[in-house]
Amino acid sequence: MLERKALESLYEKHCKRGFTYAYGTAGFRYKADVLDTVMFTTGVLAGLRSIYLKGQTVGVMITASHNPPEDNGVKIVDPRGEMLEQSWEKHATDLANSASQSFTSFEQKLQELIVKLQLNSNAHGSITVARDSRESGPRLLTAFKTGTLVLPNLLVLDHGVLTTPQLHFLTSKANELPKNTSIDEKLYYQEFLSAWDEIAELCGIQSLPYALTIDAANGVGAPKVKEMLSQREMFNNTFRVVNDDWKTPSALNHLCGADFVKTNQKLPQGISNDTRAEHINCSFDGDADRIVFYYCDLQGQFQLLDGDKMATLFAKFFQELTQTAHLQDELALGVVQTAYANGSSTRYLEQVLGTPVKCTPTGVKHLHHEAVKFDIGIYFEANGHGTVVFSTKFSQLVDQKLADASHSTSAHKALQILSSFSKLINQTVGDAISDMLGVLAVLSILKWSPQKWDQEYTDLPNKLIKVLVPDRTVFKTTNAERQLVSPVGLQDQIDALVAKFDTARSFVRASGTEDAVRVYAEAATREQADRLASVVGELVE
Ligand code: 16G
Ligand code: ZN
Repeated sequence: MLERKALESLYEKHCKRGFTYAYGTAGFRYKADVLDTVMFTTGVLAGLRSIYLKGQTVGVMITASHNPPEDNGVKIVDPRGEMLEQSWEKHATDLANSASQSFTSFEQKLQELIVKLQLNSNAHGSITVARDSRESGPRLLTAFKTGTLVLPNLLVLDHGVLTTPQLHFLTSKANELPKNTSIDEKLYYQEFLSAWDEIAELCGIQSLPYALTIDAANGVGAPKVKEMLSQREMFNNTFRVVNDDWKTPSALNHLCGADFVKTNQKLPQGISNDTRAEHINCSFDGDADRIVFYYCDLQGQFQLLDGDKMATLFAKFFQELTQTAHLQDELALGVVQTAYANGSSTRYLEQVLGTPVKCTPTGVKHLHHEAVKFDIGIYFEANGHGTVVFSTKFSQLVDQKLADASHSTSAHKALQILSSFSKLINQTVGDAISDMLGVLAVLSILKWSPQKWDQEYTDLPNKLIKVLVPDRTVFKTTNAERQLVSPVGLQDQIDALVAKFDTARSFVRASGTEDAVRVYAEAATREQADRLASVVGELVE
């Protein structure tokens, strides 16, 4: 490691004192002007993580997703493209807070970590980094890169501006492919487009089934999805990207994007009421790791097709394919949701499809962890964050059956489709672009309109509100955030209120990304859902 003077001079370049950081649900996320210190320490920590993992490449993404333009954030990605191992979140927080105190405490904490984790700070490490389109990105990247200089033998590959899922994907590729392969976003486009080509060929898809409008939240998804779709003739003239002004930082997520559409349950700016049946819209969030779909019905009413609708679509589709392939008894298929999943979607999955459903706390890492226990694990948060993961047993069985020619033509085709879908879906993390292609492929194969997709079940009216409280940390939950254990007695009061409404449910949890408490309510009618949210909100205040 560097000698003290040099270390101190790097530290002094970027670190300010006084702020307290915490590695939350999606890494560190704050107003951009307080992030320099934590960017610097994340440079150091990502280096330590790579050294700890014997030089494997670790990813770093600088983004604040759907947050407003003045925010930013950073998260660390483990070598297979998954979220940072949980025990290291504490190291990341501790190192950031030590730097926020003084140089001496930073130096001590760093030494302590090196000893505790038995690291050779001069060993080789490798980091791959990208950022979204935010104005503060380049400045924070510089602070991050300065942090990586603390460890002398780190190789840093800067990918510039990427979507979050592209960074996850390239991190996993950096560890999978031979050392001298050039790792860039072309690999991403090739991988997913060739899977799309396979499915299109197998299922005779020649063009998109209907016109598609993509709201890219004025973020990095805009140039990336254009770059990708323009590589295939069949997409030409059937898609358009609106809110694609990713070069104007103040426009990011403003009146558009997946979070705006889901929260307000209305069209984003730039998309008008188009009642033509043969039209579908979707919105990405600012870093293109979530997506929601929607359409306008014949009355011009906005209709949302959110994460729950995607989970149920994939569940039905994969269930039918595994049955046709005679694999339903060998492959465990399941869906993972959070407390936010609409009650109707859970009932549809359990009672109509007969699919096992698991519920976990909010945050992709929790859902992902549970989903990998299935052979086909489908996980989506209602907000559109999710993907499908396929087990090793799945790949082995499908390959083995494909090699064995004794089954029927329809079973063979189902096996081929299953295999191609496992390549079309970005299994490392929820990915707006890959999920979009997955959904479009399913709809094309089933020949379903957005209306038909929507009719599988009807959402219960629901309402999500945000309540500002003096101290959100007193709100502690159990049972996958569905019940409060603290403040004591509050859950009983909520239950008593819920009992007064029809088919109702309500829960309260502290946000992991904002200083607020969230109240969710659903009930048989719109009035009841709104009323329930408001009375529970008053209880919490
Ligand atoms: C983070 C999570 C997202 C979750 C949201 C909840 C990841 C990558 N992102 O953005 O999945 O829905 O937090 O926010 O896990 P909240 O705790 O403020 O409600
Ligand atoms: Zn995001």
